[in-house]
Amino acid sequence: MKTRAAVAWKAGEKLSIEEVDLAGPKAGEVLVEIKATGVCHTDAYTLSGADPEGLFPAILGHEGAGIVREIGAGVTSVAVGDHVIPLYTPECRQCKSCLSGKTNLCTAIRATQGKGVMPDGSSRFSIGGKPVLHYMGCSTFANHTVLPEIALAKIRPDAPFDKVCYIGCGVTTGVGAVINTAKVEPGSTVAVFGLGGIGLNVVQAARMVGADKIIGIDLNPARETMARKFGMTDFVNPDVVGRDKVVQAIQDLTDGGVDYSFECIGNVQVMRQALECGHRGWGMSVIIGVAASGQEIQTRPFQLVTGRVWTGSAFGGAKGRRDVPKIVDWYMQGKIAIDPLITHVLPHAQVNDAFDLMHKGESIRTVLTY
Ligand code: NAD
Ligand code: AHE
Ligand code: ZN
Repeated sequence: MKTRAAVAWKAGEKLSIEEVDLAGPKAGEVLVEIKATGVCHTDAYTLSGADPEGLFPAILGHEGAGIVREIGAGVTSVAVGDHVIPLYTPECRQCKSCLSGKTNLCTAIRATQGKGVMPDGSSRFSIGGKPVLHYMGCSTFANHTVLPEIALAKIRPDAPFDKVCYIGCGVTTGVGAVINTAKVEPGSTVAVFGLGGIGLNVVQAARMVGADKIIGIDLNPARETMARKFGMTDFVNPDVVGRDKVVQAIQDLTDGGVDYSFECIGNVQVMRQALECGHRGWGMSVIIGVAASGQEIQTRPFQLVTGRVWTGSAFGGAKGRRDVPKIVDWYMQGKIAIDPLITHVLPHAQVNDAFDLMHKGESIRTVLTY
């Protein structure tokens, strides 16, 4: 079939809307009509050329929601007409990682996913007979896409696509990092570095689990108002307190350091601050931000000897087929908020404007609709 997609031809260039050929689903695969997609900072990161797995030409986008239109042979877990959210972290329930009970990082299709192809080693997308690559196994910047069945969460049919698409990455990543990865307890003190599409979800989850003090850190002063609405109790702007005084400012607010911190930027200098603002003896710092190829984190080992813990979280530690439908329910029940974070809704054809809004710090999330 033919579909329309925003194609990333080269790193650093604007996307261009093209008519693309899409081959039907093979065994175990599903063709999905994407109805809406968020634009995450990770799409911008890959487009910038900093991602070692960034391959071109490709169809980016990994935060979508849509409807199953066709299923390949042997598909049993979804049917035509089901509403679904694509999962860049699939859940095969059979690999060593899925069976371990210790991680959400399913390995069933990770190798081919990183090469921009389906599990059989080929792409379903092409233009003029030349393959165009998939991205993070999702390619939600295409109106129609093909995914393995293990990479789809079936969701309730009354959930609005233009809101719950955000659960395909940002919401689950932020909320899951608090609940699944850090397991923040009621009464905790929390620092959230970066109050964007991910960080604000960390803030709302920290409030949801009953954290007492939630300190937000961002260079963009415009982030303060929204973050306070989501539960932030204190705001630190590194340009106001001094970029080298952020750790001290957080220690002063918390009698020596926070119980939990989350880095939601992808900046290795900030990752160090996030670790070092943790309380001596137990402060846990969770890295969520994705840093470019070649970047490395540093700290004095003494920070770890004295009990601080450095860890990380991908897709909020969520097992997508199990947890994503639950998070959709939480949204529908009003337990978590999504609507205020979607600051812009644009037609798919304006995808480049979504990146501009992100880079200018004007949007929290832009959702593209088809
Ligand atoms: P975003 O652009 O919406 O938000 C980033 C925020 O950080 C902005 O508010 C910005 O003002 C702030 N910021 C930038 N530099 C700063 C600094 N030096 N100090 C303080 N604040 C600073 O991005 P996002 O969509 O929220 O994504 C955040 C990061 O999380 C990105 O690196 C993205 O790739 C990553 N990410 C990781 C996962 C995962 O599973 N681990 C999932 C989604 C996104
Ligand atoms: N190709 C990138 C990997 C970036 C990365 O860490 N991605 C996160 C999801 S970001 C979503 O917005 C992730 O899930 N990582 C686990 C995995 O298996 O990729 C790079 O920098 O190499
Ligand atoms: Zn993302």
